Amino acid sequence: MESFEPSATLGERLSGAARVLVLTGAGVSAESGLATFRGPGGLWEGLDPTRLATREAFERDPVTVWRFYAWRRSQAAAASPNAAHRAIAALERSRPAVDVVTQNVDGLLERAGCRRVILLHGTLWRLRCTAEGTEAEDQRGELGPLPPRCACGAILRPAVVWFGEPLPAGAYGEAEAAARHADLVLVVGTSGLVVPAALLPEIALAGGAYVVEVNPERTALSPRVQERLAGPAGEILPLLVEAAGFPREPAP
Ligand code: BV8
Repeated sequence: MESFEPSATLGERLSGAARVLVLTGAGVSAESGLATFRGPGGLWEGLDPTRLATREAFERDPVTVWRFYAWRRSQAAAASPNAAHRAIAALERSRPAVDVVTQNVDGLLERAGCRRVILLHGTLWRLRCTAEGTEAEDQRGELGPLPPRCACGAILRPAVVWFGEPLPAGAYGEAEAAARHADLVLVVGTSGLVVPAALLPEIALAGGAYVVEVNPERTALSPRVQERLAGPAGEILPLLVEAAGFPREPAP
């Protein structure tokens, strides 16, 4: 079933489900003005991800990779959470057993008020020492000369997961368990092309979950879901959360 409006029963499903999984991708931040990866104007348009988002690229040319991530940090810092992020935070606060999982690294779900976000691909806002492996939060607006360096003198890298790198075991394990046990899954703003994140909806389907895709475009997942809400998440998610009887915005 495909429509802009949630089906008549979806609100009840959302309020009554024992466990809800919300899986987000770059599309949930599109209405905050952040570029997605694929599609018109996407980050990878004209750029080769293997030249910017791999460990090999970083080791070969840390300054160029850092220019890309310093720009991503500045974009994310200048952006504000949109109505989709806030609706997800409102949902998480309004009822128990909501797992929020994201492929994004921008921090906007946390800034919208989500209390617990499972970060599959890390975050722009932590840096990791390439010698010691230690990580620390770093919210600085300006990083100074690139590449930034650890007190030990080694180069710091963004604590994000690059192509060819394994996802954080804890995060993926939690996300996989959430998918296995979910009764209702909202898949919001992802093309579903990057694995293993893209496997999560299939795991949920195998567990009998009711899976809803929120995306203006059809994706590889579209034929597999029970319901497709075809439109921008910033318009659809507040309607959906309201249909479940919850406030559209997280309590201040
Ligand atoms: C791993 C973090 C193993 C940094 C990212 C060949 C075939 C299949 C798989 C592979 C292959 N070769 C290699 C692989 C594996 C590879 C992979 O999946 N490649 C893909 C490209 C084929 N995966 C990996 O390498 C992963 N690691 O497998 O490790 C391993 C195990 C043990 C030991 C060693 C190794 C690591 C993957 C993580 C890579 N890091 N980013 C950064 O952000 O810079 S990936 C990047 O893509 C982002 O994280 C992003 O979130 C993610 C997925 O993209 P989407 O979020 O879906 O974004 P996209 O633009 O594609 O789509 C946006 C959607 O939003 C669109 O559908 C659009 O219609 C929609 N939209 C737009 N506006 C709105 C909207 N929706 C709603 N509302 C709107 N307003």
